[in-house]
Amino acid sequence: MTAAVPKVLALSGGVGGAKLSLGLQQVLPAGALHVLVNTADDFEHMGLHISPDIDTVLYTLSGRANRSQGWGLEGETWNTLQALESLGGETWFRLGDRDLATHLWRSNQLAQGADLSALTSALAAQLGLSTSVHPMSADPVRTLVHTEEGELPFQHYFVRRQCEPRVSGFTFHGLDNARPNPDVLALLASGQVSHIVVCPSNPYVSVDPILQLPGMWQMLRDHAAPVVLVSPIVAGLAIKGPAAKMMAELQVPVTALGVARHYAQRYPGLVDHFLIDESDATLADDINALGLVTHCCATVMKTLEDKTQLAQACLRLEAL
Ligand code: FO1
Repeated sequence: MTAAVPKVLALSGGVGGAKLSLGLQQVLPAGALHVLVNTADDFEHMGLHISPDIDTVLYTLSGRANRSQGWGLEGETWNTLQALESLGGETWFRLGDRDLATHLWRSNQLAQGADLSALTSALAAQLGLSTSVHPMSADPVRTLVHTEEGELPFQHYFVRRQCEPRVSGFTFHGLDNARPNPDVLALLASGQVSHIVVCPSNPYVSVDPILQLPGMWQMLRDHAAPVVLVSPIVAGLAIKGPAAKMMAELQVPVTALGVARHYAQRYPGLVDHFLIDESDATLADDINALGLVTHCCATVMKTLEDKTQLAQACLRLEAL
């Protein structure tokens, strides 16, 4: 009998998480990677169900993502959006012609009672992926961003208002009653998971919704596999997205130490290893004092080699 191949569970939001997931997929045997994806950015738009982070992960892992923006498809056309504009329809959320097919198909299937998890697996299979991509829950969870302009649904804050309003907090509507994805619970119970990687996604709006699903972070904390967190903040800047701006507005130091404090305070004992960028090496002692074991390496992922090297750095770490 051959031994079961160890599995790796990666927690991911959109663009940053998808990049490290691609590195992990590249270095792991086929079928070993499972990505648990935030769905609190999902929303209903023009009668369609949109799951932006799931699609970003699927498109990235299959090599189809638009390389400059990170979301959507490479070589996309925009005929439908242009026609919609001439009708006076809503065009602030840019849906490309081919991407639209994903939303039409998924929305139609969901309306017929299909499950988001099964639909995501079907899309992954259609894209030829051996990696398993799991929505964090089939139950609807929606991020509301508390801003100086009032509460804004996530995509209205992020895309329509370009993250401009000052942020004071977040609510994850529906989270208390959302059930974590049962396939991921079964994976965790299988004894096959060797590493749990928290990708360099936004701690507040991408990772928190996953970890705050009922029972989720405690289950990850109590698992035998090491939990490895990669900092989304490098030299005081977010590589992509509004994480740094949010931290400043929440009066949290915009550093890897600020990130470490967030996880240590909100999820005590969860993170074993924290990978920070070489440029942040002077923060290591203060982070270690929080109980996270800090490692310095190159965390900025521009090339495929950067992604695979960071993936390998995560997988070299062992349970404490
Ligand atoms: N992000 C934008 O900044 N502008 C857009 O018009 C936009 C459209 C879009 C369409 C489909 C999709 O799957 C993602 C899209 N995104 C867009 C990205 C997305 O809103 C964010 O990257 C995530 O929600 C944050 O992780």
